[in-house]
Amino acid sequence: MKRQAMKKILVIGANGQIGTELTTALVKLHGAQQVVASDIQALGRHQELAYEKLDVTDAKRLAEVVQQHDIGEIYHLAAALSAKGEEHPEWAWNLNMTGLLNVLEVARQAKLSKVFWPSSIAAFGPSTPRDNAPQVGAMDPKTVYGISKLAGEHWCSWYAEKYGMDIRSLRYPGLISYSAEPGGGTTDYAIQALFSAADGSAFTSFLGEESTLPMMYMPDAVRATIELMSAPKENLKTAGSYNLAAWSFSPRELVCVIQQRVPAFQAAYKPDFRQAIADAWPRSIDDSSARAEWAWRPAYSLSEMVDDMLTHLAGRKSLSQEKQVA
Ligand code: VAH
Repeated sequence: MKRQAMKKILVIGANGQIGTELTTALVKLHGAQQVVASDIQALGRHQELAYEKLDVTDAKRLAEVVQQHDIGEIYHLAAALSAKGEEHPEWAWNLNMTGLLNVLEVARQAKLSKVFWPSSIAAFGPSTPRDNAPQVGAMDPKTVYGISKLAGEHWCSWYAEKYGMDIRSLRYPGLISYSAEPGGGTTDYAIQALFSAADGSAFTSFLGEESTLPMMYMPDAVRATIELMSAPKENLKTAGSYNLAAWSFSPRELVCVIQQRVPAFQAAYKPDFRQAIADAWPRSIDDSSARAEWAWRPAYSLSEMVDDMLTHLAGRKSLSQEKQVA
């Protein structure tokens, strides 16, 4: 009897900071034939994969891609981040909300088995306890990005409850990676610091030295995503998006850890508009629900992240000189 071909995975935003590494991990797990990459650029980063140029705000095109590739799961990562969202609010709201609603509606109509969508600690706000921000509590985001993430969490819950869809989500902390340009976030200073330490260029933090924020190394965030998506549905008692944490640090603390490896590395601090964004976010996150329900555990320590980043960045050009994807 002919085995029914397995439905495929569509990654939306596969060229982005998370999408680049998540797509690679999904290929390792499922094989290149099972993964379709898509993004707004003409060309994809993953040469071995089928690629679709896709603007996720175009519902018709999204439905066509899902149908043509026989998609069974979507990882929807395309979004405007916090800093860029404050500079272009209407664009950010449209991309983040129309994009998500298109994904949810196409997934409903095509009866997809699962959808992954990232929320963020940006969904928290000044009323959220600054330390150990709870899984359920006050959420009064003060950025367009954070408002879109909180609204998105509620839309995901609405679709899940009304249509019985399996929609899974994580509130990512600031993510640190070397594979792709960060996308205009408030936590990007940490990536810039590591690139500067590796190439010897001057570094100025756009956040003040004591601005402690929850952060995570990308390999841990990618593994958390895959572990959440493969967890038995019956284990997932928490509705909505899971808090996820590894460690928190301030720019000064990160600079100290870097200087233990690169003594010549120096930092200046020149807070800009992103300081107010950071000040409205919690300093640390309570991720006990993720740990209890699907055995989440971070693997990298802060020191191990710095060592691994500097190893991978040795000999790389600085962020500003890096070739953008076509
Ligand atoms: C940002 N990197 O800075 C993202 C993230 C928690 C921060 O959502 O906007």
